[in-house]
Amino acid sequence: TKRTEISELGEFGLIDHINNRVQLKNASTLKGIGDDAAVIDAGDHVKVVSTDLLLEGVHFDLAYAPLPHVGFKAVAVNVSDIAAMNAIPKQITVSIALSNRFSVEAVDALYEGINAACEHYGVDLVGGDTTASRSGLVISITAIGEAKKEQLSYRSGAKVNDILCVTGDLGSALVGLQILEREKQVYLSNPDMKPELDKYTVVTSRQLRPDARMDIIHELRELGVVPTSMMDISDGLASEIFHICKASGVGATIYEDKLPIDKQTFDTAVELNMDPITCVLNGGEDYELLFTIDQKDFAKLEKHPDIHFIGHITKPEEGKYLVTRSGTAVQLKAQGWKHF
Ligand code: TPP
Repeated sequence: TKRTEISELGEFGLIDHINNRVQLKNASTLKGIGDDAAVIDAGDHVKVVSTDLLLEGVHFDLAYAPLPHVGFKAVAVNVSDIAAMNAIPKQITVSIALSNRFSVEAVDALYEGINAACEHYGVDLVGGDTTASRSGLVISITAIGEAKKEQLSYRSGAKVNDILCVTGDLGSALVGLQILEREKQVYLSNPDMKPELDKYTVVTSRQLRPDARMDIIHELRELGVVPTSMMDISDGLASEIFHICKASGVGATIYEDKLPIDKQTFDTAVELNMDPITCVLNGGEDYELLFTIDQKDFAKLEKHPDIHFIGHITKPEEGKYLVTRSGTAVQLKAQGWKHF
């Protein structure tokens, strides 16, 4: 019998493979697998539901990630998926698997972060499950949000001439991870030496304790702007642009000189011999929002200090391009985070 390696499909091929075998049966299921969250009819509004798994060793390393930060991040990445639908998060469930390395005090430290995030985002923890683990800490969170149906932003709504926008700045979480990994090596080989992390607080905190951009979602509502398409940036900007282009059946052009990067992130990337633009394009775990707006909405967002206009949507046959500082258009490559 044939054996196909999962790496032959990759993460997104695997999701498509699973989705091809799923049959939706209920009229209330408005959108199943394939966006940042599923959409469920709830009468006068819709519910959006998203789930994320975080594993010790894959998503966090307890050698340098404090448990309260791990708890906060686990909630934030789920809230980010709800934000990416242009919805407001309301409830979460939290399931954990613990090996006997963990004490009640460790669980308290984890939930200190989870509860802080619930306060910060205004969500209620309403359930979950606990089980034993043979392989460290596993956290699975499901988030439920609400929106009016006409407020939702799917990945599939981008139209030719729409403006591509990103929030905040990009690449910091990857650079932070590299610093934490470097200091871990130093620290583990010489435990007396305190890691010299003070000058890297921007990048390390962006890796350890990211904040989902609910502030932007609330501001877009106040300004009366509904993005034509949206997703959050978890795997890297370039990879997410490919998702929007595929779902919307469009192309895109972005401009290197418009890509937002923080000063400390830029300097630290250079110190680590990493190309800052590659960090911005392929870094991952930024948990900023990537969205498109109709040109008529540009004036409403033009002066926003934390929304950056990085390019525009083109016809599908025009492909995906990055215009470099020197003015040459190079094909954009999706080289984001690869689980498989
Ligand atoms: N190793 C450790 C110890 N910590 C990390 N944060 C990483 C590696 C980097 N990393 C882990 S998962 C990931 C990255 C960049 C991508 C995002 O994770 P995923 O589970 O795909 O998030 P989702 O798209 O489901 O929100």
